[in-house]
Amino acid sequence: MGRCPWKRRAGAFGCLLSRFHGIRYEYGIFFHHIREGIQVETPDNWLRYGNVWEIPRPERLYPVKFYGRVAQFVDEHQATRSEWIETEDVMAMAYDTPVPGYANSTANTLRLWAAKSTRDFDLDYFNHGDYVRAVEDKDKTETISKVLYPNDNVSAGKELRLRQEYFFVSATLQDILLRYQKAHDTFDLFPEKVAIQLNDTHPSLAVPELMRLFIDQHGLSWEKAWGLTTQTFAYTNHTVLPEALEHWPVSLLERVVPRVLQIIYDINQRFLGEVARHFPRNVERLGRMSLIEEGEEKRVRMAHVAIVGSHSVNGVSDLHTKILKEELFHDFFEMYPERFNSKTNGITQRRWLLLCNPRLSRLITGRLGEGWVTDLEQLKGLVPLAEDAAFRARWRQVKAANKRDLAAVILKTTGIEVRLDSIFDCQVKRMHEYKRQLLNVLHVIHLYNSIKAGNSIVPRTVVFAGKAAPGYFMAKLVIRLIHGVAERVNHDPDAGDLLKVILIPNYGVSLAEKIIPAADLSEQISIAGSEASGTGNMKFALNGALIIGTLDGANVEILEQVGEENIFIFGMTAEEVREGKRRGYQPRQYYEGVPELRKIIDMIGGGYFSAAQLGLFEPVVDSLLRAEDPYMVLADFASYVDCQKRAALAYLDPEGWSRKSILNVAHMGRFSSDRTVAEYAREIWGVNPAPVGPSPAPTDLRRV
Ligand code: O9T
Repeated sequence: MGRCPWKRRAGAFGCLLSRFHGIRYEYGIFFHHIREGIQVETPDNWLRYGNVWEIPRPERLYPVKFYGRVAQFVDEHQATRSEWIETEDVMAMAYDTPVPGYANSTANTLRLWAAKSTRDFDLDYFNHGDYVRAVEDKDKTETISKVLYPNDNVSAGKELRLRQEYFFVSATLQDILLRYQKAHDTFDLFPEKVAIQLNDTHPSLAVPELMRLFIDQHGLSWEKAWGLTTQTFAYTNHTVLPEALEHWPVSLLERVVPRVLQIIYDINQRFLGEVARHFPRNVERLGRMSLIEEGEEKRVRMAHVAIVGSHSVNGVSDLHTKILKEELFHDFFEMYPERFNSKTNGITQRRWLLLCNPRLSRLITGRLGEGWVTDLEQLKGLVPLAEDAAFRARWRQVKAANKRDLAAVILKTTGIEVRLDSIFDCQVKRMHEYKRQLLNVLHVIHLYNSIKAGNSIVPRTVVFAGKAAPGYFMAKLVIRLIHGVAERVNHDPDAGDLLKVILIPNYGVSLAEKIIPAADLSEQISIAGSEASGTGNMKFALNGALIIGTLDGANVEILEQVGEENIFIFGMTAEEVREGKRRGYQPRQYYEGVPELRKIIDMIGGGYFSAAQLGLFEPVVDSLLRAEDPYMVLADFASYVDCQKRAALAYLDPEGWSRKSILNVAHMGRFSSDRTVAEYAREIWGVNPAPVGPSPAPTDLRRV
């Protein structure tokens, strides 16, 4: 979609104030340690020593209602109105963190909400009530912002999680409305002045909540409120994995946020009327598109709420958007084709090259100047340098120095020494079955068996890092398997220094900043059709690693940019995956038909990598051999091994490899988040760039 005719574009000197909202969790994502191959989680109490960057805003304080019931009354105009009463309120207090732009004299705001008990403000309670009970209650309400749910790509479905989502959404909307009202007497200009981008469905209760605030608090009609709401919201989908789709039970919403549920029902009634007019006599379609999923337990489909309440729905890569249109949201695409659009994710070159890879940054800036820092397309200037032998030698020196640094980190965290001339083959990302760390492990065992059979291999250091959600059994078992394989391989004199398997603990952004600049090969091997975009793929390529990957997510667009001779692509396409599942996947065919594969699986199942507990990895083998394996690991094995061989051969030619590496970096311009944000701004929010001044020089600062 190129235009939003309903939005008046800001003038040449218009200004986009962007604000990110979230929850000020006391405990963010857990720390992760490996004890004898087992992941152990500990809490990250990040505020323990204070936080100098945040500014508390005790005056930005809003009540958020929970529980209670809805009463109806007739107002002075004889209209029936609703009132949500007998609620247990929680206060949301703002903490602001300024987010400075890069040398552009602009700072945006990250506003995070902390839950505070209303008891602090209710002296009566302390004077007349039970003091200890009062303090207990205070604790209970303040648990809302205590801890981040550690799952990734899965819906926890817990009452506390629902309370977090509603708390966040209600506080944010009250804040936005108050700010708007300071400058305007009516809400007529609301969608022109405010654009709200729903980052996944986690904040999708914002749709009924904004309706509630407009109607119950500000007295707007349904029709007026609905027009403003749908012109304000836009929704970004981030995954098609069924595990991740949010479906809140109606009974839970009824108890926790009864007025919000009523509004969802009202939206649904009108929406289904519209569907029936659009597609007459199609009861099945009504059932499929309804915001309410019928069944033993009725549930609200939060993605449907987000789509119906928004004027824009986007995926985060072109392939992902195609899957939204053709599969997951096909019914909605038929009804609202103009809403669907693609916004390929990007990454910031300020962190993922300039900051994390100073050596490569200096080399590039030395040849191209520093324009790439704010205009990544300028990296195209590296294309001719790929043919310059002296430049390629400098390029290799930078990678070698970065590999030395990472080798020191590996030695310190794991005690293992690695060969600097080996392929640094890295898979660093959350542990997930769909990301198929298991496929990588099968290949490692294949290389090991090859060595044991007397063959030589191109020396390799296979690096794994990533957290498993604490309750995700299979992901944690894969960590144990990687550790088990590492123990065998790393201590086998036959393998010597040809093959090392490294599992680095406590993966997070800080560790990624050390691994990515040192990588030769980047593993992006999710089953096609499962990874919405991926951004690790972009980070590695921007630092000169070559990708070995499937035609999934943004890998497809990276291939388009860098050309097929500069990336290692293997495996089924998303269409082939769909067709393969339709026909019926038969993993045993591969097990029985490929002796090499059978041997690997039998080693895993038979305890070769778990001497102390022979049956430990039986569930891994079961997951690979069951016909329902949604990740079809065995189907891609042969193609993957073949592709790895091509990669290893290519690595034996340093000049050719350097040329590919340089050309990868040269063609990463499209994957700057600057391009992504500009597309959201122009195509969804209807705003144009405004000129910004340079940052004030230090002398200017002294004057203010
Ligand atoms: C968890 C998770 C889980 C999780 C993610 C998941 C696909 C599985 C299962 C658990 C506990 C997933 O499964 O029992 O925390 O965080 C996500 C996506 C499969 C495709």
